[in-house]
Amino acid sequence: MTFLPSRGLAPHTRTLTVALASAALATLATLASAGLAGLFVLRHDPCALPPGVESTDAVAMRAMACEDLEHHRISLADYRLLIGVDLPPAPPAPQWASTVRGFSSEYSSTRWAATQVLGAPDVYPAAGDDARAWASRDADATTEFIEVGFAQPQRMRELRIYETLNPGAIEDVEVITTSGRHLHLGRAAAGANAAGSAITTYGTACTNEPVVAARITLGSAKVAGWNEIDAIGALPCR
Ligand SMILES: [Ca+2]
Repeated sequence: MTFLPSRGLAPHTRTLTVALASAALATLATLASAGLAGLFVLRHDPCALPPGVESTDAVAMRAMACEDLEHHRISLADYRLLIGVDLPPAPPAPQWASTVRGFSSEYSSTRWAATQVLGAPDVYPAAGDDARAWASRDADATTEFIEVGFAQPQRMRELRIYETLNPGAIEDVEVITTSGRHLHLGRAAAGANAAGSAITTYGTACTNEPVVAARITLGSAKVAGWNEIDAIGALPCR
């Protein structure tokens, strides 16, 4: 037997060793990755019940939402909203009318004046004959109108009219855009409260241009008595 001086591993052996080492490292990396991924899934499993949840309704709701999420029927953001992890974004606040551009009549220049429609509601949600709302000079003239301006013209999707005495006489609502176009808005909803005042909304889609003003026409004779308006708000597009 002849002993050869050690010169290290033969080239093919070195190649094999390097390959094995690489494979081992890759396996370790895979395991580590799987482990971390497993931990990630455990910690962020969207279907996991939070500690302390006992309500069967909440569990059922969560299970349904989870199934929808897994089948890509809803987004993760929707899922988080459904299970109450996130709160829905706050709706934009209305921009209240800030100037009076014109009116048919007013009960007086101070009490029930046209300027009483400006700013946020200060009669609503109450109802009644209140000098802090606009009232026309006569209770039941054929037609009355008020036109108000908005200090910061924005594209808007809804006009909210706060009627605080004898609601229901509004005949026409139009908004005026920065280019001078007049857009007639359809009535979207009317929500009277127990006190008898109402928020009536007009418009359902965003206007193409910013809105500078709104004009409301009342068929005053349609609803007996003074038809008082407390406030007018424009809801900006999101
Ligand atoms: Ca009337």
